[in-house]
Amino acid sequence: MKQLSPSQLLTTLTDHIKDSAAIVMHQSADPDAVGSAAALANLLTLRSKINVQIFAESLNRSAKNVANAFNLPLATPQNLALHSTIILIDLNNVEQMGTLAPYLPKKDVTTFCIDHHVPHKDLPKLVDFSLYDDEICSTAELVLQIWEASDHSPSPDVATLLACGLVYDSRHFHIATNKTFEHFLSLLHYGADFKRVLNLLSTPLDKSERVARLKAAKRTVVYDEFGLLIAATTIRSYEASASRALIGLGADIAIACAMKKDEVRVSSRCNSAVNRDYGLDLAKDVMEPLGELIGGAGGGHPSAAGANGKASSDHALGLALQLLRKTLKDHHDTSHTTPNSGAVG
Ligand SMILES: [Mn+2]
Repeated sequence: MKQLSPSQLLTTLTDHIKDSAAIVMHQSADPDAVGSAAALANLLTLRSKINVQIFAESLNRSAKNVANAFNLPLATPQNLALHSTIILIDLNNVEQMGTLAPYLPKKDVTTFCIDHHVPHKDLPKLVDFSLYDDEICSTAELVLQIWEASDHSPSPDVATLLACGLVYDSRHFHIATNKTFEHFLSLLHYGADFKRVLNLLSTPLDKSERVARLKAAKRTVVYDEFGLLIAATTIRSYEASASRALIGLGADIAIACAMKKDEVRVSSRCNSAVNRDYGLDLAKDVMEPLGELIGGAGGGHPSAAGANGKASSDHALGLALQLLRKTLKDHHDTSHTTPNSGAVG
């Protein structure tokens, strides 16, 4: 795998592309993938009359907004096998391609990768040429650099597409660096429409989900223990959304249980400060053992985890709280924080 600069990538791409190229995004592609893919396709077709097709197993909700607003069609997976130039964008391994992976051509193909994620160990086997920067916030910024290495300027639409990627992946600038702002300023100079970007990236919740969140909040019991506000609730559906909402309302840890037919689904969230300060891993400490206790399975991430199984929602919630308290107590016993206990509402 040869690492290239933006201008080298553009020259190498132009040299390799015969009459077509495929741009491939990750499954549940996000606005960074979609904006980057569309902006790159636009540049490649400007430079030469080639057929560029864009592929993804699926798009997330805000990526769908972006794709619809700019009339960006996705090609059918079978067509992937027809291309001899493949450009992986915002993606660096085969697993992330999902159901597209089997259609990846194996022979007589040149593969490029434009990405900003931590490089996957198998990347050198998969890719011939790459434009890589894992310190940059978004792939869109790499595509901006490719545009700037060409003799064309991005149109206002292309700048808006790239801004969608930059704004989405920088979490609306929450994790932006000085470079992110510099790149964003360039996009504004090219005519990016920030209001349109914000509109495209906002995905309002369905009414049913909002009703579920409000009902969950109404039924919530809040415990003030170990210096933490723990919110627990039962709900009919949208348990993950409900536990996220409870964190938004101010809980440090939230657990929401929902009954689906005869299965209970438990979802939990916590602030990352709780992971750091209390050594809590919701997946390992709470949801994995809970899954076993209720004859199902559990897992997830340290700050977002869930479990399914056979139990009443009250029983599952009780068990989840027991496991949580045990972990917090173990941590407390090995440190010197003063606990405050009791239900507050
Ligand atoms: Mn990205």
